[in-house]
Amino acid sequence: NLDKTGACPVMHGGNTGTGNSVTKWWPSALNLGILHQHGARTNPMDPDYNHREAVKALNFEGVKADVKALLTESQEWWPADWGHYGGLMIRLAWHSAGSYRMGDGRGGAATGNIRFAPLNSWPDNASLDKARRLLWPVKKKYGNALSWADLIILAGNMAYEDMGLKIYGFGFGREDIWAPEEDVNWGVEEEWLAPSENRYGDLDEPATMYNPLAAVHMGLIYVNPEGVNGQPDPARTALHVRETFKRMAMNDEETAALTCGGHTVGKAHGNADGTTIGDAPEGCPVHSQGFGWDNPDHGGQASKAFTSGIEGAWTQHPTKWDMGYFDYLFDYEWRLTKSPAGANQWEPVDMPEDKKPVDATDPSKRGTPMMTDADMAMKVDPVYNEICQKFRADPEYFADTFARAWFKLTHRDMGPKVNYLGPDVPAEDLIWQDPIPAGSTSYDVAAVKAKIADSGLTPAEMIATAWDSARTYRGSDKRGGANGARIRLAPQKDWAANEPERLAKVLGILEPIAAETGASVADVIVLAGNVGLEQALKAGGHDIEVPFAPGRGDATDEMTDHASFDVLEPLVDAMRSYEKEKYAVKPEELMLDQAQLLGLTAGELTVLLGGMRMLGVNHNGNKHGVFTDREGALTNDFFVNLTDMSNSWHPMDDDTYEIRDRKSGDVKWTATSMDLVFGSNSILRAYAEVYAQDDNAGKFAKDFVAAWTKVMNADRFDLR
Ligand code: HEB
Repeated sequence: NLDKTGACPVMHGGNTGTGNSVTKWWPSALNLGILHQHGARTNPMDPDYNHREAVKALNFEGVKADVKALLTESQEWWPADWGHYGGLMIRLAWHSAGSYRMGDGRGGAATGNIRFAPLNSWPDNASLDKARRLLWPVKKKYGNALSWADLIILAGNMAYEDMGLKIYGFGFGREDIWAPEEDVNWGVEEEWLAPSENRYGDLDEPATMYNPLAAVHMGLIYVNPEGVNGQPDPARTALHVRETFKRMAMNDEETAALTCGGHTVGKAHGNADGTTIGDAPEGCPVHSQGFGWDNPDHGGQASKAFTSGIEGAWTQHPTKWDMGYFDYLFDYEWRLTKSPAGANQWEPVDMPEDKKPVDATDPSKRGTPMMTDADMAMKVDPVYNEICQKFRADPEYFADTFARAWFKLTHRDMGPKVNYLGPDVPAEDLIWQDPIPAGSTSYDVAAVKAKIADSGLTPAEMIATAWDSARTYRGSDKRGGANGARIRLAPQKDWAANEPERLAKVLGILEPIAAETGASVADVIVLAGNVGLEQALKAGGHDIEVPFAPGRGDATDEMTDHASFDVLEPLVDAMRSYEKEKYAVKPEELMLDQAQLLGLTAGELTVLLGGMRMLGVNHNGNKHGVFTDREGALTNDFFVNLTDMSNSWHPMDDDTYEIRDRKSGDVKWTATSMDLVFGSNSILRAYAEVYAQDDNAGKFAKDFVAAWTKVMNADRFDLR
């Protein structure tokens, strides 16, 4: 599904085809398995286990002290460089967080996914298995309440604190998964570190990297440290650093702070023969017990470790937070050389012996420091250079900028601040958290509903607006959703998917109701959807009250980083039969991607789509999939007619289909593949049959309301 020759080179996030997964026989079948991950079947906790509650009871200070202590307790089986594991732990935290990409919000540190393949065995994650084994005694001691996901990031924080940086803050609350994610599309290459050309329209235009990928190679977190495709050229590397960090939501200043601050501590490991290194954890023999990258020459010496193949420290005092990185980078000329393992790296010209760092094992020896091509980019690229000069002149500014960028890097995928727990959560609201003020819960819901019902809005207008406001939610990084009512703000108010004119009209009627009643606009939008839905239910013969939880708040323009919302724009919204344009990926795959990000099961996707087709809420009034003659009533007609053999189905030229009466040939309805896939895909068809059955009309209505409510409340972390 990553097709260079197709239409727009957007493939969105998910492994929406089976080409990358279990069955290879019908590679164009939908991989519905991505909707059914991480449930009770994988999770070993008791069914009533509530991770949030467990975390609240954690001995936070005890954990922090124990992590700090282990940093300097060097173990014979993997001795610490200079007696301090700080560099290693920071790299573990960074590689855990650094797989995040803004395009689809997937990847990142929030789930502990680095314990599993492929991440645990990516070439770029070499030796990080050692870091997790070092942390295991703390995990073992504190148990369920301390997730691996939290522990990994905490270890990075404690390392920085121990080495002298003032940390900006820390939020506990990440919950582990128990099986690797199947939905994250890391690329389609079948070879580690395959040439970068595979994932760009034009490698010289870094912005042409296929979305949502954010690394230059399969198996790497960001850029190749030796240069583009391993060819040193810091100016060229800089362009790729800029693009990859942008895709994880970092600007130039944050990128420079992170790179320079990251390499202020620790070292690179390449003082060995790389060809003798054993398999990564996932591929190594049973007796290795998941301990990968065996190095026959290691012999229990830190200075003989092999990880990237690059060798050396970046500073004279690699276990201290200081300004040494800039001193080396700018006080010396650097020339290209090779590490003992043969990797391309840069070495200083004429550095006096007493300016060099001591050996990681033997303090009586000194080693030559190095810069990677990406470090040289900080000097050679004029924008990064200027930022670095500013940092150098103002160490406090550097430390603060780094600490904030590090906090963002490691918390970006946790969603709103209500999800952070523990004593070190910063009070300050940060724009990338998409802050939302708390809304009122004390207004008269019934009175607001009555006003909405009298407002003259049609059920379709109300349902479409509520849906549009909620559908931006994505569970990957917990952004978007109805809370905040950001649908009234740029850029969302102008998205074609939201039908800006209709939206403006509806908001023009709902906003005054909010103002009169003390309810937030966000609540009134959802309530209006519920009012419309209750009317459609009644028309369909169902008397059901749609559940509602007040308390959403309204965000303002000042609280909104507008550009960062562009990635939430729907390219396809199956529920409203909307496609922004034609993509290289089939619309039903993008539908599946949307459903996965919304957290829907295949059954929920089915009932929602079939129900929505009945409600007159298709985009711009298109009629695809409206298999009924009583539009506006919530009925199961979509499923009844989809499964009825008295119809026949015919492809048209424009990617749509006609549904004809099999006998007369009369055209009854039209459809897109987002409708007909519920009859053609055997799994979706099984769910469609459930809702077509004569005994399930009541279940259909009940399940529709439950799925609707789930989406409306998807971002209500305050309720959990
Ligand atoms: Fe880094 C290390 C590259 C960014 C932090 N790094 C490292 C190495 C390399 C790199 C090659 C070596 C490894 C071994 O061991 O061998 N990086 C890189 C690149 C980039 C980066 C290319 C992009 C630009 N880092 C970064 C960041 C951070 C970091 C952002 C954070 C913040 N690193 C780090 C550390 C280390 C490293 C801490 C050390 C480790 C140890 O010591 O062990």
